[in-house]
Amino acid sequence: MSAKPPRKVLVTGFMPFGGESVNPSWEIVKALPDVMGGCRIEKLKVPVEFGQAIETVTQMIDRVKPDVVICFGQAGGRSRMSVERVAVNIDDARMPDNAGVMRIDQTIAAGGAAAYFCSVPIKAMVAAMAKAGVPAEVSNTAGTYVCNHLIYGVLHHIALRRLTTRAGFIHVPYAESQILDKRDTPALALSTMIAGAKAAIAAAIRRKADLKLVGGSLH
Ligand code: PCA
Repeated sequence: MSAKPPRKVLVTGFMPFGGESVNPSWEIVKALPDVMGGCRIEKLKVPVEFGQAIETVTQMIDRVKPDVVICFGQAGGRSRMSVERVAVNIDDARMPDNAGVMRIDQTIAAGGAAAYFCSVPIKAMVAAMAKAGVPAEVSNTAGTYVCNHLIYGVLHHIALRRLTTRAGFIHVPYAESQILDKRDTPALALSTMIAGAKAAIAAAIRRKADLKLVGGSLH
């Protein structure tokens, strides 16, 4: 009897943007092991560009056929690793992307669903990070810039092609090296965020169904 091929997880991080010289999301992804829980970890660096971001990741999904996709992005100003619940069908940028493109109130996919829920166990991922000693939370908005754009595009691709791939998104705070010139701005050590990412990915690999845990927000 031949052994089942190892499952594959695609993990992505973004290039720097907004005047930063690093993007902690890619620094985290780069530092992950190549095998976790018997799964092969495929890593991909994604441009901070509308359109191109989705193209880059969906092409890789079609090539690698991962069981799970976890995208990471920087959310400067947040204090915790935030596991996103939902992606909405709108681009509404506050600044141009890295190609100089500015989008205001544009739908991502004409005729696409207004929103998609992420299909990874978000509460279990938050709980796994907390257990590893990493500050984490559920987030109910991934914003309306390139990160929301990417996870919407990935979930839309999966829905259109009826893939069994499960996908999620984790926003991360600034790394400590990024706040040396910013006062009163939260940050986490890169090593802490790498530990959090490992715990969250392991939880996403381990379980399909989510845990029923408190984790909502009042506003
Ligand atoms: N964060 C941005 C885009 C790239 C990134 O790392 C965002 O939250 O949309």
